[in-house]
Amino acid sequence: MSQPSLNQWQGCLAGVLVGDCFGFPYEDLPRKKTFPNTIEFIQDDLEKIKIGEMIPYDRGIKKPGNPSSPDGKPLPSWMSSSGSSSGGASNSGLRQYTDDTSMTITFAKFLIDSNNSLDYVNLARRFSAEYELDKPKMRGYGPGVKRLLTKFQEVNFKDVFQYALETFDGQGSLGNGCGMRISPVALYTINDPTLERLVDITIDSCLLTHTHPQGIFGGIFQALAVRQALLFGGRRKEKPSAIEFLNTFETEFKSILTNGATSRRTATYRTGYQIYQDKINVIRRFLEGGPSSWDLKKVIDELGNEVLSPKSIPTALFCFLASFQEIDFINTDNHFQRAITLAFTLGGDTDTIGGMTGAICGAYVGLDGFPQKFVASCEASGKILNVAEKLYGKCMTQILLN
Ligand code: F2R
Ligand code: MG
Ligand code: MG
Ligand code: MG
Repeated sequence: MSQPSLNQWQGCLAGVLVGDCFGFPYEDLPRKKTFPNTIEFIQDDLEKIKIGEMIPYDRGIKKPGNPSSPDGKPLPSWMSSSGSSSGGASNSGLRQYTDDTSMTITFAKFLIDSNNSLDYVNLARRFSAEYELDKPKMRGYGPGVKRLLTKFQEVNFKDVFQYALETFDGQGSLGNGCGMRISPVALYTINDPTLERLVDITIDSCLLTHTHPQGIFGGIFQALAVRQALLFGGRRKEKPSAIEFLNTFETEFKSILTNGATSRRTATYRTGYQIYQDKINVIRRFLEGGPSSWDLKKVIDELGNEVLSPKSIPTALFCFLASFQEIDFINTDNHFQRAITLAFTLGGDTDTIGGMTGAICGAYVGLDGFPQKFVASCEASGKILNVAEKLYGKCMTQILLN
């Protein structure tokens, strides 16, 4: 297996950024329907992006009033409803990122700046400080996480792990907030074949905000998917089929319950496992049946497009794997573009499913593998590529030291 490259590191984090920035304006498309107009609009929107283009605000879907498309064609009805003005473009005209990218960058910087022993109180401080900076930008943080990040400040970061346990009537959050920000862990722990570091860091960082076993296993699922994309993608000559990718992923995902290096940590949360195994079975059925065995409604019904981890994180893996081959209603021969377009077309939590799909697919194809104009059209594109390079440098130094 060839060593993953800087291009893949940058593809992964830029994948989060692009999926998030481009996905956000399509959030909450009508659910459980097929969307021929929507697909057409999204594809048109993506095709028209040019490097450094100023994107007029009314291309965002949340502008009140009676917007029209860039061509003057009437917009689908879901685009003309009034609502929050937080979507669409930033003041600079670049596509604005949301909590998904913000927390991913913060997490990556924390890993870059840390020694081997990670200080999670420091991570809580960083998430909280970034949330304060993000407030005027309306980045759309989950309501439970907003309360926690405020609480951390009120108690001056004392006992930071206590508060997430009390959320959602003591069940803890199973929102996809852990999965959406976790990809830097897969990059950071790539040199550890035992998966112990990946599992430990995923669980410990997740527990600051998400203590529900399904929230935690969602984070592990996404981290493992990104890890496998790094190892199977890039310059590797023999690429697996989508089914081979899924089978290896399933074996690894199962192994964390029994593997000596990880079972000690995962045992406490093992009730969160089965729902993901069920979703892997659905993904396999769709992939084995080929594109004629699934449609958007079936994917939404059986895999989900919601803010909850089990109803969005496996969906992202599906979008990546289904895009190994052509999809008749998506007009592109680019794997990355096809995968994120599929994620957006499902509607619902599009920034997050788009960002998680982008992380996996970006890690697989590398930055060179997706349309550069997408990255250049996003707020913080330079910043995220820089962060990816630093994280890569840190991992390569670890190899040299060991
Ligand atoms: N919050 C959003 N999108 C909503 C729209 C935002 C709006 N347009 C705006 O402008 O403000 N997006 C972001 O939130 C998701 C990640 O959320 P996270 O970090 O997991 O937060 P939280 O609050 O812990 O969970 C999210 C929701 O999930 C439901 N939920 C969680 N645990 C639950 C439980 N045990 N029982 C029942 N429901 C549970 C709740 O509805 C939570 O509010 C990403 O999509 C990100 O983009
Ligand atoms: Mg978001
Ligand atoms: Mg530990
Ligand atoms: Mg979201």
